[in-house]
Amino acid sequence: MSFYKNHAPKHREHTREVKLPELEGMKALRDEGQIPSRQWEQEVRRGKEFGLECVDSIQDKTEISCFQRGELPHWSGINTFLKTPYLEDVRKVGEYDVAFVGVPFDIGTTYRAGTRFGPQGIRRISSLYTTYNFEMGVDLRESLKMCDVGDIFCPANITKSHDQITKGVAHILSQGTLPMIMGGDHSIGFPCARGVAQCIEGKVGIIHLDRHIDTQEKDMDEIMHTCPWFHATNIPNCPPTNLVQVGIGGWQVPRPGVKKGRERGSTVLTISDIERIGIDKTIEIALEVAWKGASAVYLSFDVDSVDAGFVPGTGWPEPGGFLPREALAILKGVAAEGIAAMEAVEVSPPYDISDITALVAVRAMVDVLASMTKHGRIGGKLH
Ligand SMILES: [Mn+2]
Repeated sequence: MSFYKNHAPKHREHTREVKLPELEGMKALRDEGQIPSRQWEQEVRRGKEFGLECVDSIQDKTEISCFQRGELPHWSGINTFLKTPYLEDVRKVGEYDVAFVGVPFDIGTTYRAGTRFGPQGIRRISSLYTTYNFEMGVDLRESLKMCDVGDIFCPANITKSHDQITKGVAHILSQGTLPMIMGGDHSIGFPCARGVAQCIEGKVGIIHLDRHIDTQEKDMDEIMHTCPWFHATNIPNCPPTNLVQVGIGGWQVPRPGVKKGRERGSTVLTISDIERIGIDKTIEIALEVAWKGASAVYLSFDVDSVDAGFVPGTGWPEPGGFLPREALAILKGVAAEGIAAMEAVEVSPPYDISDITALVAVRAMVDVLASMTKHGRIGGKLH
């Protein structure tokens, strides 16, 4: 008791002025009150209709059906991305604002494989999430009409699979729907960008977060995951001067790719650059380069851009990358201006631990969607 009397009251007098309402957390508490719950209520109603009423011994029957149908419980149910409806008839994709699409492909890997299971891993851990983001004050379910179109059929041949991927991505985007692509190794960056470029009149810029430069022409005579941006920037409306590569560095940047970057005039920022200039300036540079004279931007997020300690389940782990929150801040910043499509690549579940790498990919995707929603870049198809 004497310790308390002697120290505590004198130690800290509660007289300093603090402005609590200005805190992001306090603003988020207020803003949540403005978000509707209409879609959630509809989902619960549909769940009870299709999944039958729950039994009498359950007292609070508001959200529980007999057969699980909606978001709850998070551990249960069929794993589409965020448990959005599976769209079997992909001809109807234009009815949606967003289509999640898997690209189970790993024969472009040059060390560890396993990214053919990336879409499965990403979908599985996406069930952990609600559709609401606290800080941004966005509930995706209430703002966007979303579906999961399943996977693109990727046979064990790089060229044929790349052709399939281009057709699939172009189909989604040509219907006015945002493709959110779950890789897959990074070789898919080329066919994905090609699909986007086919749908855009004018130039397409590319914002690429990675530890690796991925700009060499061939690797062991094939277009591997070290090569996507050489080939993407050969597309006439996808010039290398609109390619900005963020987070590149370390011991896994093949010199043939560096040579191409130098010759072609693409822009590279290292982690040290970003530490020195800060996140906001990084976002500004990325937007400036990618959007220069362009009509659209393609966003490529390689999970290995994040420090290897956070992403063990990836093909070429490299220490010294982003903290997850730095990568997310950059992704949200560039998404605020709008994107034509996004890929999250290089998740390799066989090497993952506790789904942590797949979770980073999920988070990147939903943060991008929330940022686009918040800034009025997407939405309008819910009714
Ligand atoms: Mn990489």
